[in-house]
Amino acid sequence: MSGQRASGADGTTTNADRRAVIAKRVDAGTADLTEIEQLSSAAGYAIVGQLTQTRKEDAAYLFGEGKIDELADLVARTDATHVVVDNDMGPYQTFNVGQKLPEGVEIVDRFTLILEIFAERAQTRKAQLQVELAELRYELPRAETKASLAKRDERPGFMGLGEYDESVERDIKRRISDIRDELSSIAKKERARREERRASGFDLLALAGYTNAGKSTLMRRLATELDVDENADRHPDLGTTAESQDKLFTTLGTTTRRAELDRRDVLLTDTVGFISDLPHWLVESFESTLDSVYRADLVLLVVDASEPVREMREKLVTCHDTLHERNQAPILTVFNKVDRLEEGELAEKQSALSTLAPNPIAVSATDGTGIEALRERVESELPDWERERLVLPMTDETMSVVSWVHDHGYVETESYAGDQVTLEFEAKPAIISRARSKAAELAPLDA
Ligand SMILES: Nc1nc2c(ncn2[C@@H]2O[C@H](COP(=O)(O)OP(=O)(O)OP(=O)(O)O)[C@@H](O)[C@H]2O)c(=O)[nH]1
Ligand SMILES: [Mg+2]
Repeated sequence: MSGQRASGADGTTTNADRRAVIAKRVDAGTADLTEIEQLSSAAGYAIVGQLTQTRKEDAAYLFGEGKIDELADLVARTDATHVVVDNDMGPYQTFNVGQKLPEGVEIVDRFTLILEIFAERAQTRKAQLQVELAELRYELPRAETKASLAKRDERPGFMGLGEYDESVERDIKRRISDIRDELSSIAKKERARREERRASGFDLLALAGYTNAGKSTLMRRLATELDVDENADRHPDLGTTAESQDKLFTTLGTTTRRAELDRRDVLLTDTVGFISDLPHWLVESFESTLDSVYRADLVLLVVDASEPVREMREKLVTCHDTLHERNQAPILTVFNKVDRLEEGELAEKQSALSTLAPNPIAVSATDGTGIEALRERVESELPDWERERLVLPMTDETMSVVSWVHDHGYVETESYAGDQVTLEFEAKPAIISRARSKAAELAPLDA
């Protein structure tokens, strides 16, 4: 099932033959097609037509039935192969609208589109499992609908399909439970690795934010080394020479790199962006990826500050909603892309958004503005370290303890007097207790 819908994956679909009409219904106001167009292009569709309607939801067709006739006309005129609907469409509505469209035209909703993008970009086992899980969870209620539609359908060709679909349903459920098991064992390993990293003195910092906010660009700006995970997802967008793309969902899995701050050693993790109107099951399917955010010591919530306040607000709300459930880390809001702002615009936006984004830090990931200030803010926002003073006897092992303390904490003074070394340093409490026991194990040379 995984990859079935991926564009080009099986060689049968290419950009040229994925021609989409975009449709959207809103209860009130005017439908905004910007994001669904971006998603469609990211998924490899050529957009050949648009249709919007302001009207309350129709139970059978989502849009008014007359509008669906108009849609069918438009599809025929533009020779479209797909209809992309930016609404949550129930299985019955999809079925009904499908009956009205020219033969062979597929209906793609917002979630399917996002899943197509993910399926195409998933490169690791984990990402592929997550995509497959999301696809199956999407499929399940639809298989149930098909089963019941088939049962009540009188046409001879459909006879027996009900039974078939019930077995499809069972298979889906079994596969979902297998994937869950495998993902939870991956999550367990990742949790252990995070704890190891903490134990060796790293603070874990995560980038979060709406898709296209500039997280990966900021990652490249802050990171000092290549990936720390040998088995990390391959991310073309994170290569040191790679360009970020002005495209939704460039990043899918997670990548972790080291970032050098003044005092602290930090591991910075970049991950998938958030987007509005995702059903909870889709977010849940990516749980173990989002864990790198939820379990960080500090989350940098990146916001594209070049957008109008209304959009910034909506996207901030989406981010906070996504984080709200399980995030345990403190959040520092980063207003990115300030190079695009006019004089005075930043201050206006900050005050307009002060409730959602208190005391944000302003940066430009592309030209480097504010990056030093960001590093300082990160250090001050990270959980406090404790101070310690250790007097070490001079032995064969002493210098290795001294360098261990340098590696795991911040050494303020290191002084040598007689056959003793005195270290004054700051570190996490767990590091301090390990340093103490290492010091206790040092036997003086003349003992
Ligand atoms: N002008 C300007 N553009 C930026 C800045 N930071 C990022 N961009 C652009 O914004 C676009 C998205 O950047 P990414 O770093 O890929 O964004 P992301 O948040 O990682 O996006 P996803 O991985 O798709 O969720 C790219 O075209 C970047 O070049 C900035 O500070 N200023
Ligand atoms: Mg990215």
